Amino acid sequence: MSATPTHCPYCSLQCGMKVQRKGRAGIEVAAWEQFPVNEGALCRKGWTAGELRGTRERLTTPLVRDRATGELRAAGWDEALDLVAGRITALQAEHGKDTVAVFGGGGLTNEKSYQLGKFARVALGTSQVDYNGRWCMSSAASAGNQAFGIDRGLPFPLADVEQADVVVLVGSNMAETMPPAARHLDRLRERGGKVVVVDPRLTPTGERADLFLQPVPGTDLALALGVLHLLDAQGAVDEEYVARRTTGFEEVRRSVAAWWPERVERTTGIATDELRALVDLLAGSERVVVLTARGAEQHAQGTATVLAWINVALALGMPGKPYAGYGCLTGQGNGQGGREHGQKADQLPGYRMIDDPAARAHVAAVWGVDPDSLPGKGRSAYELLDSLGDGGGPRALLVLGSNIVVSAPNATHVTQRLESLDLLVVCDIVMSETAALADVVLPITQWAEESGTMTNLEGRVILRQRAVAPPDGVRSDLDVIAGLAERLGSPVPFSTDPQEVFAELGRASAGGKADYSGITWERIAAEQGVFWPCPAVADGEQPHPGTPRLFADSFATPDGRARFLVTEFAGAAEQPDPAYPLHLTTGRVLAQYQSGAQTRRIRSLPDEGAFVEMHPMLADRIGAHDGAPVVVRTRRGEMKAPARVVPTIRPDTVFVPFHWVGANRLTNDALDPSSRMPEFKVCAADVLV
Ligand SMILES: Nc1nc2c(c(=O)[nH]1)N[C@H]1C(S)=C(S)[C@@H](COP(=O)(O)OP(=O)(O)OC[C@H]3O[C@@H](n4cnc5c(=O)[nH]c(N)nc54)[C@H](O)[C@@H]3O)O[C@H]1N2
Ligand SMILES: Nc1nc2c(c(=O)[nH]1)N[C@H]1C(S)=C(S)[C@@H](COP(=O)(O)OP(=O)(O)OC[C@H]3O[C@@H](n4cnc5c(=O)[nH]c(N)nc54)[C@H](O)[C@@H]3O)O[C@H]1N2
Ligand code: SF4
Ligand SMILES: [Mo]
Repeated sequence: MSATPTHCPYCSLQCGMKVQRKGRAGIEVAAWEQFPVNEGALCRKGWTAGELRGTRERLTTPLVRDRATGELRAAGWDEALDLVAGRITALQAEHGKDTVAVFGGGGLTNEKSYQLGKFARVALGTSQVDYNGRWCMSSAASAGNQAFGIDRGLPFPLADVEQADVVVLVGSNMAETMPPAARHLDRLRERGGKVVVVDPRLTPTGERADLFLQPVPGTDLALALGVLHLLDAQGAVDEEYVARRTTGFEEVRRSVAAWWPERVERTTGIATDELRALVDLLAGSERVVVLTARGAEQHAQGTATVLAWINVALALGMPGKPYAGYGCLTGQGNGQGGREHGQKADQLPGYRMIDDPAARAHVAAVWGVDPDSLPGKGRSAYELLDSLGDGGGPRALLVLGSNIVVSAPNATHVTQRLESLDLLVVCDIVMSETAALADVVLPITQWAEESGTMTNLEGRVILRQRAVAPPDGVRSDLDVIAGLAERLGSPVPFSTDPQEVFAELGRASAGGKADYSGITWERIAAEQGVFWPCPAVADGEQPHPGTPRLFADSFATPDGRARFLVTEFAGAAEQPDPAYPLHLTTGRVLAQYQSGAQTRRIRSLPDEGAFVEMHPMLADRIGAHDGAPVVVRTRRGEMKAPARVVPTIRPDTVFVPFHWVGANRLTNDALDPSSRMPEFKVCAADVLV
């Protein structure tokens, strides 16, 4: 039996892998050396991804909550779908269309994301749809749209990084969050290039750095302002590029004038000589790449922070230059595609805006409905969850591809909102913490059992190929959407064939920013991925080659110029005080993925449980010991976990991974004004023994 080339189910690197059946129910993962992004390498999550197949915890039958006992019991598919459709119809008749909400995920394929957005607007007629990508890279997306007129995480292939002179990683722990990508840093250094890492913790990524800066969490914006101030003072601004390719620099130049190094040091904790070392490195380099990830972005000022780093890249004349520029390291498997096809509250497919009449007309024509029938903009992810049930908003929620109970900020509050719903329906492959609260749970096919496309962090559209048959009783999200649409009396049918959905998605995206209309599955397979935008061409013309690199000649703004935008530093929404004297930050460990719903069930991955990382000085002061339990408290809740005492974290900061229930009982739900991204990366906390 031959192995099928496909991609890892987890992160946005979407490593290529070969998959085949092993024994009766197992899946074997092998290297796919020819796929350029990872060249056969996988992290341990990738190598063990097949194990979720065999696990007894895999859902294989629909479950409905029995009103008499309050327990979930097995049900047939027709019974479960009839029940969901019937309750939705009754709730909408009583409370209006917007009483039903949909919550999607950045791990869903492009076809699922597209169908979900269409299902919400056409079959449910609700404006209330958003997804977990809002918690992931939405601040970078917002900044990219404002500065460049387009949001594609990386505007160049990841391997370009190797050819740069300096790479600055702001809030990325690439060596643990996308390990095969860290080879690019190693190769860059072998060529004599330099790596700069900015992180309150010295991570395995920081250990690869030539220059490591350790700021107070939530101060990256001030650092960027200080960098630009010094670049300007040293005459290192590329005036010719700024004049030719950008607008708005003079205002920005004035706005950073007061960010002298001593002020930056007081705000960020980064010593003036370290700041100067960074500026010297940047000023003396031909090709600089600035990359941000969640450490810089998951803040109430996340968008402003990214804009400020884009300003640095623009002032140096980098975006659009070969092997240089700014990029965001998108996180989830389809974090890029998931934000293009319309599962976001304000969007329609092709990265079009739902309040744009021309966009509505185009998409409605593809869908075969009246543009006026399409609802308007809905609530953003956290605002939606906060409004559920007792919050006065929707009374029913359908969840596809997110484990909200573990991953939402201020999770105790959000869980109460979920519990106050009249109807919670969760589609998942396992009994996640969120599925356990549901009235109806629907068992879904997983990666190796289905086909579809994903778009990786480079904007490369790739093919997820079915390698094995799903277990009996399990259906694809596309089947669930189509089954519900039909029962709800949708004016148009929903296809369950992913290739057919992809073709429709291409038509819907045609002419939009994220244009997929020239991409076919055959091309993806033959070319090892196709980069969007890739518009269709007239019969007989050469096919569009796709766009690995953006911005060479112009930016996607109306005047073709990138925009410098003024940003003011305000600091974290919650500052330490005598009751909560420490900074709490959260993030990831190598062996677990996200809410852990999948990876905590894989036996060969270590499931060590949450821990509280702290500096020995802090441990001494409060009497904590490595491995012994401590309690972390914030204004929203508390959790208990063993201390992990390490010298690599700032003494004023503690870190808790969010893969286990607990971290998000602590986190702050302050939102960025433009992206609506919650401040996962910093709040005020206390630690007690
Ligand atoms: N192993 C693993 N890999 C993953 C995932 C996973 O769950 N597990 N998830 C995937 C997804 S969806 C995502 S979004 C990516 C995330 O990828 P990353 O952004 O690399 O991961 P995080 O651990 O969330 O945060 C990165 C770093 O930010 C630092 N940090 C915290 N606060 C601040 C701050 O204020 N400023 C700065 N500069 N740094 C700060 C943290 O110490 C951490 O080391 O990973 C993807 N890959
Ligand atoms: N404190 C703190 N919280 C965070 C973060 C942080 O850094 N700190 N990071 C945030 C970020 S960046 C992210 S991306 C979110 C992620 O957090 P979540 O949204 O919870 O992401 P996952 O754990 O990947 O949840 C995906 C769920 O969908 C299921 N699933 C997988 N594939 C499919 C499919 O094809 N269909 C269906 N229906 N289900 C599927 C999985 O089994 C799992 O239960 O967490 C956010 N929360
Ligand atoms: S780096 Fe990401 S895509 Fe690659 S094997 Fe690991 S989890 Fe999978
Ligand atoms: Mo993410």
